[in-house]
Order: sequence, then structure tokens, then C-alpha cells
Amino acid sequence: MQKKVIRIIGVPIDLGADRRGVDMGPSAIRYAGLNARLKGLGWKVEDYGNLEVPVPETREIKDKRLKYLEEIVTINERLHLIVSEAIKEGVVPLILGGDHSLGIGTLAGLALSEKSFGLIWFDTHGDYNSLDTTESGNIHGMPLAVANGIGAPELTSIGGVKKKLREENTVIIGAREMDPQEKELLRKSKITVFTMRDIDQVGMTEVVKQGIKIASQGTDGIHISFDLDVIDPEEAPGVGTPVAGGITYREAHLAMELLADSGRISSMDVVEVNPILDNHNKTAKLAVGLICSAFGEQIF
Ligand code: NNH
Ligand code: MN
Ligand code: MN
Ligand code: MN
Repeated sequence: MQKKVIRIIGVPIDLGADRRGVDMGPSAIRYAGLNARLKGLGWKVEDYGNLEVPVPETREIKDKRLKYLEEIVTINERLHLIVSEAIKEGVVPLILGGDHSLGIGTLAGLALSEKSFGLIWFDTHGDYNSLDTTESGNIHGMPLAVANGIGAPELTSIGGVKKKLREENTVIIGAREMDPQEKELLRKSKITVFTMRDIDQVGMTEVVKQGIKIASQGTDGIHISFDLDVIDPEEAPGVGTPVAGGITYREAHLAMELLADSGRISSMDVVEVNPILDNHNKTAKLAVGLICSAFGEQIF
């Protein structure tokens, strides 16, 4: 039997956020044993290594509403080609961040495919800021909007097509902190948002089941974009932007287990692991556990 292939692509970028350190995320996740564990699950693992990303100290912020725009465009131009190539070859791209601005490149790469993908975005945040709604100017707060064709033309034009996602097949899970104008913008879209309150009320199983249904309708697969800050900072202290009241360790695993059961996962981003703020690599180890659950690891 032919083994299925996962291609790991590290993107050590922290240009999209104010707080430094998520550039070390790919190392921390690999150090936590990712490759060996995936191999143990029967996957063939191809590690592409890391994309070259400039260090902020060697660059300057030219526009405070779009910090490090040029650099982020260059990196995502490169990433989108690598992701699209992986999909074309029939291998599963697994992108390790880095901050969530890399989602722009991943989604642009998926959009180049003839296949269509639903999207499940696990995040505390909406990442749906435009250059008019952003309060920080940080591009990691914008990737979902950019993928939906909203934002700086330099970003939305990556990959040629402006709109990279199907709103009706896009789901956010775990939201609990959004900027006021970002919320308004998101409400105007057809994106489904499951907040922490929804998870509290109906439970993670129900939320993920509905999410899978929405992301599956008329699509060939589901892309998971997993921002570790969706998990409660008690469990995941090493993230760029910790916010109280997140999902638990088990809820996060359950979500990945249910997605694995669906058999529909095409690709995955794992972002915002910040080793500087972490406690003995706890968050990176958790990230590895979640990736393994998504790719078939079972408790029993
Ligand atoms: N909404 C804020 C911003 O746009 C915070 C975004 N931070 C994130 N997103 N970590 O996932 O700057
Ligand atoms: Mn930075
Ligand atoms: Mn995010
Ligand atoms: Mn976030």
C-alpha cells in the first residue's frame, strides 16, 4: 500500500505581530517530536525545512497600518506556490508558523487548485481586519479578510484570484475577542462564527460536527487553520496573544479527532506558538499532539 505523504513547511515569521518570538515556533514544534510521531502513525513525512524570512531588525516599518507589508507579501508569494505544488502532487501540506499572516499564502495556494476547499479557522480572534478596521496595523489580524478579497491590494492579489475562499464553506471556531469594526465587517459576510459561548452552550462535538458539515458542502476537502491562542492560556501559555476563557486541552483534541474521523482534511496551518512565553515547550508539545490527532492518532 502506498503511504500517504505529509509535507512540513516551516514559516518562521513574526513580522505580522507586535510581540516577538513566534518566529521560533517551527523549531519548537519540530523539537517536540512532530516528525517522528507522524511517521509512527504511518505517514511518509517530507520536511521541506523553513522558508527564509527576514529578521525585523534588518527592516523598517514603512506604513503603520500595514506593518512589514512588503516582506509579508514576498513570503506569502513564495508560500502560496509551495502549497499549491503540494496539493497538485497529492501530498498534504502542513504549515508551521510563525504568525497567522502566513494564512494568506496558504489559502492563496489552495485557491490555485482545481479542487475546492472548505475552511475551519480555530482562533480566539476573527483575523478579519481590513486596513480601515485594524487598530494595530498587524497583518496577522487580517489573513481571513485578505483571503476573502478584503484588504490591501498587495495582499489580496497574491495568487491572482482575489477571493480565495468560499464564505458559505468557512467557519471560525473559538472566537472570543474581536475588534469592534472587525466584528461589523465579519457580520456582513456569510462566514459562520462559533464563539466560546456556542461551545459552552452546545459543546465542542456539536460545534465541530456543524462546522464540518458547513465546510464540506460542495467542497473536496477541508483546510484547518489552527491558531494556538484558541486554547486557554492555562494549557497553552506560549502564544503571541493569550486571552482568558479559551477551549480546553481535551476540547481541542476532540475537535481534531472529529475532523480526522471526517476523512476530509486536506491541509493544515499551526500558528502563533511563542517559545519565549512558553513553559518548557508545553504549547509546542500540545501543538504536536493536536496535529497527530488531526492526522489519525487515536487514544484507543
Ligand atoms: N485583532 C487584533 C489585531 O488585529 C489581534 C489579532 N491577533 C491575533 N490574531 N493573534 O489571531 O491586531
Ligand atoms: Mn514582530
Ligand atoms: Mn490568528
Ligand atoms: Mn489569534
